[in-house]
Amino acid sequence: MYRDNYIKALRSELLEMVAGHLTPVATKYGYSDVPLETTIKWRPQVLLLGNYSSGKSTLINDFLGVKVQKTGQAPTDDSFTVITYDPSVPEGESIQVTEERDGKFLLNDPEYPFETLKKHGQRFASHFKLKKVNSPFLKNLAIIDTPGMLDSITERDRGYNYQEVIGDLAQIADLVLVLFDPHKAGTVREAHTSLRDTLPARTFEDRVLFVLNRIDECASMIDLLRVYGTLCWNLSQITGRKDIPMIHLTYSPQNVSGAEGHPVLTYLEHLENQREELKNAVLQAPCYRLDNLASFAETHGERLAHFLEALISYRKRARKFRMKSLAIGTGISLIAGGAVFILALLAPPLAGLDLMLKIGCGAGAALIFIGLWGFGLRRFFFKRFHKKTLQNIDHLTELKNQTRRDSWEGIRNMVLTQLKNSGGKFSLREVRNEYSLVWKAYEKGSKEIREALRELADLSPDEEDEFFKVRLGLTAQAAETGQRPPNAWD
Ligand SMILES: Nc1nc2c(ncn2[C@@H]2O[C@H](COP(=O)(O)OP(=O)(O)O)[C@@H](O)[C@H]2O)c(=O)[nH]1
Ligand SMILES: [Mg+2]
Repeated sequence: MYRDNYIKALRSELLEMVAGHLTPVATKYGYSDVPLETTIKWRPQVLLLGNYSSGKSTLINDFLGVKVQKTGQAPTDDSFTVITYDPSVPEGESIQVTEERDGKFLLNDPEYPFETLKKHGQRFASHFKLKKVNSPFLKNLAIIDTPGMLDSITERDRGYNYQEVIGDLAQIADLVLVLFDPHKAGTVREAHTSLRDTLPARTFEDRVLFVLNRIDECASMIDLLRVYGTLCWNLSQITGRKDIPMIHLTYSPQNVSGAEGHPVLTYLEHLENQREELKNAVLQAPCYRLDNLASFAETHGERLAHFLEALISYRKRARKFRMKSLAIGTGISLIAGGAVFILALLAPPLAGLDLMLKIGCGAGAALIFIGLWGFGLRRFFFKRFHKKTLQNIDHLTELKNQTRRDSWEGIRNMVLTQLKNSGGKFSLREVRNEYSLVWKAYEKGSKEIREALRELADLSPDEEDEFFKVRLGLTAQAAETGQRPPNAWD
């Protein structure tokens, strides 16, 4: 019973780490315009994708226990709808839509994580909306219904770039459900391109659930197997992998129709409708969120650390160059002073001068050279060093593997801009401090949170209560009276 709160507590800790340690560095150096936590601070989100009339809206209505979304055979709904919980309605009231807001509100209110979607323009904004519903299903997550993918519609018809919107939403979402129906088992081109291009390869394993929906409409078991086979083949084309991901086979019990002339139950009775299982998987979104957050902290922590490493490496090189330059400058000045002294010793008109004066001449010459070096030449040579370092910026880092190369690709320009703007003058101590802070956030994501997630996965049901009580720091008395930490999602 404390599981949700434990997950929320872990999440708050990680968010604090991102906000306190990563965001200041990210915004200071232009890594991000908005605080990094903007897109991750909101509640866990589940994105539904699929062909039109694959049953997305019906599935959502089934989950919520009330008809919130319009459904129908034709492409009924061309909007992206964020459906979230309304905590202000007392429990026990009938489930209903309690508030509706338009895209303009949703894109501008900093409470929501969609600010970055503003770039998709007015047409998108007019196809984006928010609904609040007091369904218990939404207590720990929000769900996003999308317009179906269509073959016949072009980007111009839609007025915004559908693929890009889907890509951005998939980045924000913690769990993506992709629905297919027997009529178009993965044969819609837009679905292919969207999925292949927008969901990064890694995501397929962790965060995407494939659903073959409306299976009650297959004419027979053989028909279903044929559809299943086609879908598997199409999926392997999309994912580029030979192994077949788990595909949930479901139908909406309210809609069971059966193809004409085929009594429904003849094959459905051999199949378990995996709708409940799917519902439970969707309810796990907060765990996916934690995993997603950990990856977020890891990726950005790693990149920012890489960025700061490059700055540190620059400063080390600059220091080495300065030492070398100082040594050369001093050497030349000494040689020059020595030469003047010898000249004074040997040159006939000066030979008669007092020895102290000769030494003075030598020392004066050395000082003049040092001055020249210090005020003119040293700067000239340092500028050359700076320019050359910027030209060979890749030398500032070691690119020993693909991850490092990818990360460098992401921050290379940022390093360049920072070095150009600062002219190489920045405090090494400050950068080192920032580096250690960033590293802490990285470790929190990669070690502590992952460790906690592993522990959670291995926990047996009878160990749960004790485990969470200890971890949440609840006293036995508080636990008995049912006190819990405040809800951290809202
Ligand atoms: N037979 C059957 N019909 C379904 C099922 N799910 C949805 N439908 C129907 O399919 C049509 C399209 O569903 P909808 O939820 O609007 O699809 P969306 O476009 O993906 O949101 C509607 O008429 C639904 O009643 C199902 O599992 N079985
Ligand atoms: Mg729909």
